[in-house]
Amino acid sequence: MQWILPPSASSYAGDIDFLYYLILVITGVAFVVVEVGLLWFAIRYRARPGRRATYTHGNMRAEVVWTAIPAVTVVVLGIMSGGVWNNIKGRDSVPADALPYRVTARQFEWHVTHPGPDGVLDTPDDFTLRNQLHVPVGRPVVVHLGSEDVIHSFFVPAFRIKQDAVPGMHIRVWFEATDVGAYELACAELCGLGHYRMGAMVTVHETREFEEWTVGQAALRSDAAQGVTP
Ligand SMILES: [Cu+2]
Repeated sequence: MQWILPPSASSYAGDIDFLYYLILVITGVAFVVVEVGLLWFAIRYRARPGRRATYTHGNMRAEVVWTAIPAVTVVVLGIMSGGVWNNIKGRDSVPADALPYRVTARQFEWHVTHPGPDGVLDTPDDFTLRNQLHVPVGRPVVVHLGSEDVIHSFFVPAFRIKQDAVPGMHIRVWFEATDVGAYELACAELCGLGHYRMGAMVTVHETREFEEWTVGQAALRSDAAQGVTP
């Protein structure tokens, strides 16, 4: 249903979307039932000349039913959401083989340190790009998220991931892209006057293409560092 949600392109996007539509349908049905009931009662029992009001102390059975059904529904939804949440944001949810990145937010841009050809952060082949995150398809990625100034929020709608970047905190956020393409990375926390332009691009590459791109970028940067002009 593209007209409600953006295209989905991560391994857990389907779980999020399923919950979203499930809750949408349940609350949609409840909305219709309640509103139709409201209208029906308002019309059926409207004031009419000569008809006396009747007094009631309620109906125990009806009250138990309309309390129990929502309570059970909410608990079931809570348990289902808990499982998905745990998989995405749980303490030990980051896959062990995830490719590491460091993303530092600041007013008003994203600094993205890529691990370079060796796939390890904090080694000489790392390189940092502004407002660009390049990842391989079909491989888990972990972003070490931080902020230099105020609270920002790392939001990639197509991956169904949103995580605050908080100054002084090191937060890990992971995803696995399932489709090659270019996706929006936005800041989802009002972080100042330039908040609106804190947009970046996530590029998901085919594995081979990603490796070639990474080697090329790393070489470009080490040449630049040594003063060699290509
Ligand atoms: Cu921001």
